[in-house]
Amino acid sequence: MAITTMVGARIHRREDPRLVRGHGRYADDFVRPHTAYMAVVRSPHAHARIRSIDPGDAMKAPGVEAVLTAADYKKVIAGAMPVAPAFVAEKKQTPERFPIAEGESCYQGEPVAVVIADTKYHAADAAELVVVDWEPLPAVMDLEKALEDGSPTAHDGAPDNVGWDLTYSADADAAFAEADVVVKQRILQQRLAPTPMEPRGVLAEWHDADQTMTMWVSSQNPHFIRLFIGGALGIPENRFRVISPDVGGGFGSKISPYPEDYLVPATSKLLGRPIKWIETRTENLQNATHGRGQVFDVEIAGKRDGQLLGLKITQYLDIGAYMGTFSAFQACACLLPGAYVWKQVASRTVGILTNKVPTDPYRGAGRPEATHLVERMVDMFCAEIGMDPAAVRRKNFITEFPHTSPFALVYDSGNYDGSLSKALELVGYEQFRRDQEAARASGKYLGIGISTWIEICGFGPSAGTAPATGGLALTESAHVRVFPTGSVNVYVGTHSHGQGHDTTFPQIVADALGVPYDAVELRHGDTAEGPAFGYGTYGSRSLAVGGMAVLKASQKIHEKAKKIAAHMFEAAEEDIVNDQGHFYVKGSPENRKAFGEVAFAAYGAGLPEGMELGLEAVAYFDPPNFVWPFGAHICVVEVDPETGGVEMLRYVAVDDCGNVINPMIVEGQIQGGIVQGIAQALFEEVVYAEDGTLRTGTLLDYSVPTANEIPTLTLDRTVTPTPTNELGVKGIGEAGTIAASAAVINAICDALAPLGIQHVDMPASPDRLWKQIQEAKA
Ligand code: MCN
Repeated sequence: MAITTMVGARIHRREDPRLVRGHGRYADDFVRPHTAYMAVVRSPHAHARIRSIDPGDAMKAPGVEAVLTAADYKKVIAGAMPVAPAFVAEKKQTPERFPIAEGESCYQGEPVAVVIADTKYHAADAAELVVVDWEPLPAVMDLEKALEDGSPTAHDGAPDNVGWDLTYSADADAAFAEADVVVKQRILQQRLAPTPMEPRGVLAEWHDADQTMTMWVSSQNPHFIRLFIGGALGIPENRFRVISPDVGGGFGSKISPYPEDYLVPATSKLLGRPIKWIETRTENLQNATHGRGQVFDVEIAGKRDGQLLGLKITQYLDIGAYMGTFSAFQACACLLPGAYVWKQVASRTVGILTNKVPTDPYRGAGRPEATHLVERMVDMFCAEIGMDPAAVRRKNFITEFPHTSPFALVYDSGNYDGSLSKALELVGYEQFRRDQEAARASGKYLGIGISTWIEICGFGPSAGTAPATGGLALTESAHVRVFPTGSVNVYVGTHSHGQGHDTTFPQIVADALGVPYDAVELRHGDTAEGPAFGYGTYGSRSLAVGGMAVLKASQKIHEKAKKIAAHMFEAAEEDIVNDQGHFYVKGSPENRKAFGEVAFAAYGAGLPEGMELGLEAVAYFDPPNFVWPFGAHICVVEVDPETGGVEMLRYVAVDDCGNVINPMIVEGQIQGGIVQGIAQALFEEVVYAEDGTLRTGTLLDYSVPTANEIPTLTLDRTVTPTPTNELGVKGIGEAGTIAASAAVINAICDALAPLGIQHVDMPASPDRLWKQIQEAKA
């Protein structure tokens, strides 16, 4: 094995200079000759019958080439948009979705027609001239009302609004029977808009002569797009090239295929010219899938000495108008036990159809929700029995690994007490408690909140994922290609859109091949290059699964290169040393051959007898298990009882993702994740009016926090490698988001405890807190 130098190095992201100087190339930067532009005519109603669609004056407007509706697209798009069965195949009666509505529209913003024109401005203007004869229908907007007998249904004629109703485990009675204390709480998870910096966008070019499609799309997984859209349009993979160039963030919202991903290439096929559509910010807030949107009824049971016994959870999940491709992955049962030992955990999930845009995975997808409710309930239990939240956590932590959870999942490795201890020390917990007492005496509302989060990620073993995805066994692939003079390209099936893979994956290759880091380039996002299939980036899987494929392909090459070097030196293979781009025989470092010389030999004469020419390798990796990172986040706040304002005084996070390839990138991921968790805790919420009109359709109404609202974060880590993969790495891309909301809300509840306030829902905005404080005082 080469001498390790790059793995673990804190080096700057090599992609940043290009991106921050404006040299990124996003979907909208690609230009094809004779392109026409698409604008989408969308439903203004939450729920309505479409009596007729009349192009009206749109066809007479300047530059307009076509007005198209479902009838046109039915000629080129076959079948419905895909839905992964996930865990809810038992009851799936959600109506199938065609990319453009016909007869009935089921959420505000649903596409009902498109206008194609010579410029995007002409297309947008003409879209306003299309006349749709609507018959508004009752809208289903509230989860509880949706389940009432006689409720209107989100789809005309549907039997009810239940998309799924699944009980994972019904029984927690024995645990509850033993309990001294039971605490019940309803916990809300508001709808969130993922809000990537770059909205969605598609450019597609159909070549009729050779029957090929090229599509540029802002997506987290171009191979999925090729699979789904190619299938629907009847274009085989070898004639369908999908390019996800630079992508300005996705946070889960660019995993599933969208209506426009079908409509743009289908229009190109229909009209025989390239078509482009770029989403506006308002379209993004209205039509990109939302996250969360859930209500939980939870009960926790335990002993007065702090022992936790049981949890009962019912999750009501707002599916929106249609099942998103991966919406059922938000059913969060697998993480409900959190970091603790329980006697029993009972869990039921109900997916409910409403007349809102569908929900789908958003950073963490199911895991922030589970963490928030477990961590909240543990704190409520502590308040009830009058014990310290840190002490109760310590008393109940899982300490032996591998650990099999009540849902038969195997936690790989952990040291939960280790990360909590470090975080408590960093925040000065004991001292804080003393300060808090003094502050309370002087009428100040200081609070501290702990979140000891865990996560299941690294999706994922084919055995575990294939049944849930309908056959897409989430393995990963890599193709490493060494050119004759020794430079290296790595092609992967994952997609980096902010996670720094261009830096971290070459760090792995540099070590594995013993070549300089600068000799290695990462390529991703183009289905015409690299392995036949890749599964993309989400579920913090890229390193633990994709990085392993990269390592394995590199190892194949290294093995071969070493054999060639041994042959060139006429030495035994085991005596060959490989370091920083050179091979030499043990003990004779002065007589060395550059990696490039060996690579050159691989493509020419003089190879060992019987050895195949070339120096490239493909590898696939199917992990034996998921990986389970963990950590402890602690937040300190002061709440102003006069205004309900929350000032975040400190935020400490000690996380553990096993071995680390690049600490700087890991910290960046955690930092971004925490900010999204804080955003949910304090600021963001998608709000619909009762009639189904979106009220948060601009960034003035949907309040994404800026650096001004976020305190300095104190980050540290512990290192507990996973036995699941050779690198010993676990995922970190979602950790901050999973952990943060519970830490913040626990801190606020702790601050307001003297007023008798036990629980606060999100976002804990000043108006919500002020009202709660007023009620408590009254
Ligand atoms: N890493 C490391 N050592 C570890 C773990 C990770 O050096 N032990 C590095 C990896 O090599 C990679 C990065 O950290 O460069 C994140 O790796 P990983 O945890 O494998 O997560 P993914 O790359 O699969 O990213 C997915 C994750 C998800 S699910 C969402 S959502 C998300 C996120 O990443 N969306 C993001 N981070 C985002 N960051 C940005 N800027 N934009 C998004 O849309």
